[in-house]
Amino acid sequence: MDLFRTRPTQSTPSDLKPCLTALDLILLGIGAIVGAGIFVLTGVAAATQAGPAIVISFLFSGIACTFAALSYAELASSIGGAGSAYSYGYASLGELIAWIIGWDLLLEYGVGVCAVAIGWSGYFNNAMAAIGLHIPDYLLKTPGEGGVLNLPAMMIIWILSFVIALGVEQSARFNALIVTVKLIAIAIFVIVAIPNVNSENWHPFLPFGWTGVFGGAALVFFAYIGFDAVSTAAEETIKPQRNLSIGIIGSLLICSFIYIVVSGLLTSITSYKTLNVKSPVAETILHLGHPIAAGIIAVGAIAGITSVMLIFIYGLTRVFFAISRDGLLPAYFSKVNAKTKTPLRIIFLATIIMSLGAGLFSIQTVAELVNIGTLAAFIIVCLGVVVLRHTKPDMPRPFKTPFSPVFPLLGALSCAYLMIHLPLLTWLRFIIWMMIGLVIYFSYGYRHSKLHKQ
Ligand code: ALA
Repeated sequence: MDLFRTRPTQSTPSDLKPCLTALDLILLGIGAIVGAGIFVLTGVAAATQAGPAIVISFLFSGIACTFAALSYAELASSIGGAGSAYSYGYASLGELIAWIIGWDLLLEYGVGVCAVAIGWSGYFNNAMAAIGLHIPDYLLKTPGEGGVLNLPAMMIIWILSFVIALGVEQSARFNALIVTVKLIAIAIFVIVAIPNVNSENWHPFLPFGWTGVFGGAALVFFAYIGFDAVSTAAEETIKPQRNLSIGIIGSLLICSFIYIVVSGLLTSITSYKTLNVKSPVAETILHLGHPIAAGIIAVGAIAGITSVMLIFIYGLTRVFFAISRDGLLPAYFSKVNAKTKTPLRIIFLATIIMSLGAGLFSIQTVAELVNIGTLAAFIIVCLGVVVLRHTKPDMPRPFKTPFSPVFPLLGALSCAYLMIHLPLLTWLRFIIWMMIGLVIYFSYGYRHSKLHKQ
């Protein structure tokens, strides 16, 4: 059995037109990154895990992501392809590992949509309440929280999947507009928050100790996910070798800065204990007596979270495509509808599963599952850089991760460290998902792989 057969590193020729600049990619990155993580999870993580030291959690997660982003940039600029980490894995670490990453990415994007939809629902409910429309509690809360299901979270997934199914792609210009709205919302938060800073709120700074800080880091890692989505635009980028790395690293650095400022301010204008609510950023500003600012922030959050969701649903279909194009998943699902030119079967199946997840689970539960999957993919990407430098030293590398192998190894280690801090139950769910993946690979993918047939 040859489980480590690799594909040539040359990416398949593409009909896509290169039109994206470095700035477009930075905006695309911010569009995919800033969402439920900062607008919702920061509150949960500060209240239940890290306290005001959530700032350090963001810093640590940001550093781990920067190392991983450098590795992503190297592989994206030298291998490319729309399948992102899955394609890099295929070229560097062999088919089995590629399958594991691909299966893992389906988890990242699929469950990521659930998490982001739950965050969207909190802000949507707030906006409805502000105009006097009250959604009954049992239609907002999951069974675990004493309700029936989170209906708005399920609805938004169906609506956006419908949009994607119609073939409406997000254009770079539309994305730039949404990013502007999000950034304005954040700027307003900062302006209103600064005069209300009260240093008392930072005492105690470490209410849950360092374990809490790293537990918090493992949770808010979610806020950084999305920079990897920039790499899927490899085939549509002008001078991809230069611009991809600028896009990936630039968007990550800007978001890290924003997160540290916002989380620092949020925990210094109110006690961290009050932050375990569904729309913490807007609610805190509302309690400070600024209803208009709170309203604008809620609109910005809703717009921002929506764009993240669109990119994730889109990413899911792309990765699925890349995998089934290689024969590792049945072509039945990825059949493109003649009219809409989109893979309706996969979108329909994914929508049913994702909407159930969003309706029945809490944001923390699903976000932790996304994080463990993504961290695993990042580790493999970092190791992929080290392996490829060894096995294909002469491959053209327009962007090289500095200080390799130290930086990629630091990336793998810091991601592994974050994984350790995720709850046991999350590990169990992740292991079950991966086991199902292995069963599918050995009973189907291995034999149907196009590479195998060649
Ligand atoms: N980083 C994305 C968000 O925070 C997933 O919504």
